[in-house]
Amino acid sequence: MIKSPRMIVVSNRLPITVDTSYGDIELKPSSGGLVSALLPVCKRSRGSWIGWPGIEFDPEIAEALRFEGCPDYSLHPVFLPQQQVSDYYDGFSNGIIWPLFHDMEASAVPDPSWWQAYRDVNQKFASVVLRIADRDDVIWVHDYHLMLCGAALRKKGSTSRVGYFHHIPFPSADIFQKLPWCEHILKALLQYDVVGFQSERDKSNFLACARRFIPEVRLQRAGNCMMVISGESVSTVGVFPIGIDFDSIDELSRSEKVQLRTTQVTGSHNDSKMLFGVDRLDYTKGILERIRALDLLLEENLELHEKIRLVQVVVPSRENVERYSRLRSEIESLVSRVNGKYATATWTPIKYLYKSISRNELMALYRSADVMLVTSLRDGMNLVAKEFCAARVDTQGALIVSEFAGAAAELRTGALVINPYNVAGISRAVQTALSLSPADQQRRMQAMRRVVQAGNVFRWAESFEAALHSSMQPMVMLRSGRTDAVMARATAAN
Ligand code: GDG
Repeated sequence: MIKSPRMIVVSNRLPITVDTSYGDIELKPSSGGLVSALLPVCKRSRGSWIGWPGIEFDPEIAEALRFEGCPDYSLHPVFLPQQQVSDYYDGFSNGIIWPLFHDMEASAVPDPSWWQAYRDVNQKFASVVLRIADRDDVIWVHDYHLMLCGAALRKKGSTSRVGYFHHIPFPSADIFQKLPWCEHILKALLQYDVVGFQSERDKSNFLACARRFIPEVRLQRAGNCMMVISGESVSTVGVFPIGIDFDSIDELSRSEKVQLRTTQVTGSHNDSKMLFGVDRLDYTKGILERIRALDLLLEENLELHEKIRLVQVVVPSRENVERYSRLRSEIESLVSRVNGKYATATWTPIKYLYKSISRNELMALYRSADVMLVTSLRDGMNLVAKEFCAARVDTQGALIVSEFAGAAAELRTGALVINPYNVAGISRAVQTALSLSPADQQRRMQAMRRVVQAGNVFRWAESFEAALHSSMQPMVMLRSGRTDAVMARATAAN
């Protein structure tokens, strides 16, 4: 039997959270789709996970991490000093790349020292990979914090298969060009054997950038993917929409605890319909637009007063960044204005929670919602939309999803797709959603559940891994100078 190669996952954060708030070191598994998808893959191959533990170097924590995953997998922390975190993470990754790649203005002029820190941290990650990886290992790097990691590995002589998955949108060439280091980043991305995107739009933006900024680049179709050949490198570029762990959400949603809590939540409705939103605090999620739409809906439809309410959960995120604290104030003053304008002694239109809620509570809210609102101005995928469908084991409830979220491409058979910049359009979609008959809701929800179940997170990981495996041959041939053979293969695949 052929032994499957060891998987090395590389992501900005390790799949655990270090908690020292009670004096002792407590290592808690991180939640979230990425961890639940990749941990089984990593464990199955007795692999390793490399990432920043979220703290500065501490020998005791380093020691605790050394044994954490044994014997299934190992954790390898990349400790970063505070200044580097501030420049690489807050500055370059979240202050420049995050807004630009979501088609928004960066909050600051790119600072060359942030770029330098970004390069240095990518090198640091690559050094840890090199220290632990064998030639036959498969290396899978994640997200926009680590776009240069593959190139750093190649520069240090690595010939392992290295893939990269981009979780957030990839911008159009005109926006990408605003980055002073756009060409450098693009060439670095093309050092990966496989580059994966969430949607066709992201892939085609990336290919358009490659054509514009690297004139000598050649593109060859290879099945559903595209081979991008530039100089000595060949990269397979494809779309791999991320999924969720459908079965575990379905199961949790049916659990007694969640059922009980759902009954409590729906019982507190007083016959009003519940609209629901849950987002990390972020200006890309369209939270203000959603509340403005509710304002308009209530202004124009007096008969809906006391008949609908919005439960909006905002999960604290990047609170030390000025743009985020400003957004929080804007949301809170808008919520209070809308509530002040319409509330009565027996009804408040918006129930606003600024906190993280438990997984069970989240499931109960998904199950209680009549209308789920996903109004992102731009979003790589948006897992909330998919989780809502998986949680709706009763096949009821309506989903409103932004056309600028990757999820819209997959869920448009059942969802009401809106333009989040069109507040009147969101308001109309809510009316349509509220008017759907139980049979319509069921038809739409069943269609979406089928899609979400079929494209679950394990399929996602498998399909990316498969692309990485089949990409090996060309890289090996290329590195031995047989570029013609690669071209012949690509042509044959057409
Ligand atoms: C990036 C891309 C892409 C949220 N609040 C609570 C909570 N959550 C969980 C949700 C969901 C996750 O957080 C949010 O995922 P999203 O996909 O919506 O958003 P990002 O964090 O921006 O993720 C995005 C994703 O990467 C994956 O590729 O889809 O486009 O931006 O899982 O359930 N979980 C709990 N309590 C909360 O209060 N327990």
